[in-house]
Amino acid sequence: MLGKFFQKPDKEQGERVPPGQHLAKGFPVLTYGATPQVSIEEWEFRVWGLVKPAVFSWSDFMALPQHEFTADFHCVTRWSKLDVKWTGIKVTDFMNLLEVEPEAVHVMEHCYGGYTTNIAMEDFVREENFFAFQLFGEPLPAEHGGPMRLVVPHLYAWKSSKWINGLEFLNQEELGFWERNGYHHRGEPWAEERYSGAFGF
Ligand SMILES: Nc1nc2c(c(=O)[nH]1)N[C@H]1C(S)=C(S)[C@@H](COP(=O)(O)O)O[C@H]1N2
Ligand SMILES: [Mo]
Repeated sequence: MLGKFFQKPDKEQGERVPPGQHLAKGFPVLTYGATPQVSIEEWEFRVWGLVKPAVFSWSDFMALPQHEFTADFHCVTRWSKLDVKWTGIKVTDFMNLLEVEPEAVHVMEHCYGGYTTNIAMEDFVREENFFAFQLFGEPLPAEHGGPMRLVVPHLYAWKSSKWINGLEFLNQEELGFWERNGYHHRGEPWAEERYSGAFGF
């Protein structure tokens, strides 16, 4: 399936492309449903469940340390993009603001527009995960999740919620939108954890 939409990786890049994936040209947009339009003035981020409930504004996020990140991006529909450059805030820095209860072992990501995806706490609190508000030095475009999205580089990109606006802390796994519709619960690209198997994939 090489050609118009895919390019062949060189040798060094090839070792960074997980099995069954091709390099995309450009940066495709993959959204289920409409693109929410949210201004930074109205933007709000909530935490609830097994955590002291709190609401954060855009300026609360901007007060946290900002970093540049370079990360590879793998969509389960078989395209990957290497070396995406983002600016953002580490999940671990944000988590330091929260009082999470020790029983919280799982997290539901919530978004403007209603998308959800679930992630185990240990996958969520990794040092390399971040909330992104710039892409290649420009404000994150709405179609790529602006004003703010999550990026979880070590899992398929459906775990990287666009327009993220909340975290629900859980004492057991619950399933998000794609996971309820047959996607794998964890989604690790190097193990090709694409689908849960229950739907004959
Ligand atoms: N809120 C929301 N987040 C989302 C999605 C979505 O439909 N809604 N799609 C996911 C999927 S399947 C992928 S591959 C990536 C795509 O990100 P991109 O459109 O910036 O390439 O976003 C993920 N995050
Ligand atoms: Mo995807």
